[in-house]
Amino acid sequence: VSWFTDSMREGRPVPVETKHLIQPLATPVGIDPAPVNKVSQYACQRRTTTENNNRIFTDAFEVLAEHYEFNDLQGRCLAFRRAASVLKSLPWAVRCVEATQDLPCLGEHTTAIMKEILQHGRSFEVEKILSDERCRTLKLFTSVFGVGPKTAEKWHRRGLRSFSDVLAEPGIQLNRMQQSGFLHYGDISRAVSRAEARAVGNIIDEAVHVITPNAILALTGGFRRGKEFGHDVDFIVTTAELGKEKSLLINIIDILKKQGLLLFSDYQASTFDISKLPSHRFEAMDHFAKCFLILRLEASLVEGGLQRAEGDSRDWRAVRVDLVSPPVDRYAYTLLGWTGSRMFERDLRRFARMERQMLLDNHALYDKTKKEFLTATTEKDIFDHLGLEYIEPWQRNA
Ligand code: DCT
Ligand code: MG
Repeated sequence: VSWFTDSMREGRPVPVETKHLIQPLATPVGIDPAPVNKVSQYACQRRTTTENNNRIFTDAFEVLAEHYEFNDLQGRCLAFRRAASVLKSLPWAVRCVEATQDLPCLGEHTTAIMKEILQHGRSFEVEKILSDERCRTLKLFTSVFGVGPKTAEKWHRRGLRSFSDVLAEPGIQLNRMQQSGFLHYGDISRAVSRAEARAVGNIIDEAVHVITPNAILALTGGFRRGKEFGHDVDFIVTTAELGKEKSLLINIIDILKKQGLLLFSDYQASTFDISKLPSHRFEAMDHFAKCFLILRLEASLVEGGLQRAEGDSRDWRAVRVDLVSPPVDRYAYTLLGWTGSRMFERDLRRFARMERQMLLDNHALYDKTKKEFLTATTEKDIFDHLGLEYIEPWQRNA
């Protein structure tokens, strides 16, 4: 089907020569590095493929970022996520901290961690966090679909340390999402493969085309960025005819239910109101209709078979699927927003605000100087409005 072949084309491995437009500084001794090659502090001005040459550092930074997030230290958390994002964009592996001195977003703390890793092959600070009982428990609890940091913290404070503790605690009322999260934990905590994502896409594609011949379906999220595995599969569904998208998700859910494929569904109706734009809330979820699903995926539909746990002989698995349904005139903004990565999105918005006096979100782009909304039918239009070089989806893995 066309929607996936398009995404596949975008997501295919990139020829080596175009993969990293920001080249390492091959500087002859005694000559200052050319400023044109300077790595930008904004992720939306860097090209970041799925090939990460600095995983030993970025994995460590992610542990620290999560630790600070659990402890409500958002500034420190962001500092480590920014540092990781810069290292991910490098087409070379860091072999000494001196090589990073011209890079943005690396501070004293991040450099100290890198030094530790370069010297000892590991970071003691990171290991301490990994063995920290509270951190481990919060990570375990938040790995359940429907359990956020606040709930995890609450359960930890009650003295609960394991899933069996939670499930045996009479005072705890799990909501519907959490119940499904526990029920399908084994499946949905296991990565979704590209072949499984494609099979899910075929199911959704069939359902939307039963509803309308004018349907538009696009793969977004990590798979559009060329990732081989994801925690879920994300799609945009809408119709070419403005307004017709209103009942689309409800109808899709209905079809999936009749097919016996729906294991869980949480539908959120649209609260989108164009007259209330621009929204100034940073990182706020968008207002379009969306649904968070768990689908039953049959092995026979997946090329090469399912991702299965050892000893699992079932011929199906559960997969997390997110659908968002914007009006078609908001399509480009939604596609850009839902393609991610989170750091890429965060910096697009920051760049718009700080460098262009514009407000960007998943709904629109507003020029504060001209006091007007800028229209876009493609992602390229939005990059053009922002005066940014176009970054392909597979280069947005910041
Ligand atoms: N997104 C966002 N803000 C949010 C949630 C999501 O901007 N609060 C965007 C960024 C990525 C996209 O939506 C899909 O979200 P995820 O599925 O969580 O991310 P992903 O990149 O697809 O990662 P994964 O491969 O693990 O699914
Ligand atoms: Mg995803």
